[in-house]
Amino acid sequence: MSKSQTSPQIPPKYLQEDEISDECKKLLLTLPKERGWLASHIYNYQGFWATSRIIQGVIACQQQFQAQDSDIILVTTLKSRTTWLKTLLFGLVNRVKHSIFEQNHPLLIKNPHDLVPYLELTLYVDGQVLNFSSITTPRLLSTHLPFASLPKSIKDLNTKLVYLCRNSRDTFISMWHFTNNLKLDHKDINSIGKVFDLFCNGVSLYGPFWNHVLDYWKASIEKPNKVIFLMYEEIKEQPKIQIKHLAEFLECPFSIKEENCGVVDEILRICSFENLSNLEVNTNGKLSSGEENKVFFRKGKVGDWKNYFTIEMNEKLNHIIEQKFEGSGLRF
Ligand code: PAP
Repeated sequence: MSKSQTSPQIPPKYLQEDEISDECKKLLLTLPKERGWLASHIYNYQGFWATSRIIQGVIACQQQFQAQDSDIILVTTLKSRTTWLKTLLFGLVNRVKHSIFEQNHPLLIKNPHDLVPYLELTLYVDGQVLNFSSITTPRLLSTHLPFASLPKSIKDLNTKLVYLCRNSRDTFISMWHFTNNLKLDHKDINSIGKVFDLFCNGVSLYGPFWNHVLDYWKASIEKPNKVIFLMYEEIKEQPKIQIKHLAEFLECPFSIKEENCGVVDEILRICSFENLSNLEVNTNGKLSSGEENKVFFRKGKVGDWKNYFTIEMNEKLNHIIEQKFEGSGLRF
């Protein structure tokens, strides 16, 4: 994100370290912490890493969020192309209410993160939980929470979970750019080497990355009607097949008539990086949390890691991936 020339920017709430409750402050004192990435520290809570403000949001969400059977929750590790799958899901699930050929389709005038809010970030950190009660069903929500830390009702009910992950190298590069851009004063920009070591040690927002992926992979095998596990690169290779598969999982398959009318193609076109990143709302708009929408649209390419990784970094990550995913049946 380029620093605004005109108005000073306020960091998103999940980075602000004030307004932490006394109870949460006490908890933070007991948690392992690390410097780097964002904020002054990130903390390890329930086995994953997050900022103090996110942890406060997670606790509220775990205590208060009541899932519904019809809810659809998109789960991602940070920077797995969440923005993109939010739009695909929105277009897919709401296609009866909003024809994808509608001139003023919500996807063309609103940012994907306003259409599909983050549970622990938008609803419980930004405090938009009150507006949320008016969302019609099926409710489309998203989260970065690891499987073990999901609110209990999500696990207990028939709520569907759509999990998306992406090549760890591209995820890491995207995360590195994103977190540096969030350092609004552009001081203390993280060097790639420093955060790469943290990432390899499992210290990244909502990480360890491998645990996050593996836990949802296992859940998708144990409960295939509840959890679908998607990889960005596979969808990119066969978008039509994969989106139809997703529609079947969500029990809203495309009819032959819809296919013949080009509904699938149009959803894919509207949700493409080229289309979304050029929309007025995404170039000049802001989220209700204050973040500029354009920070969610960087390159949108597969394999950008090759522009940054040294041979040593690649070998190190290969070795870790082999170790972590060995025997899982997951090809990464
Ligand atoms: P989040 O997890 O913080 O919500 P997320 O959407 O995963 O965000 O991260 C943004 C990434 O998705 C960026 O990837 P890049 O850094 O490798 O470029 C962004 O460019 C990409 N992205 C956003 N929208 C799309 C889209 N419609 N198609 C493909 N990629 C997209």
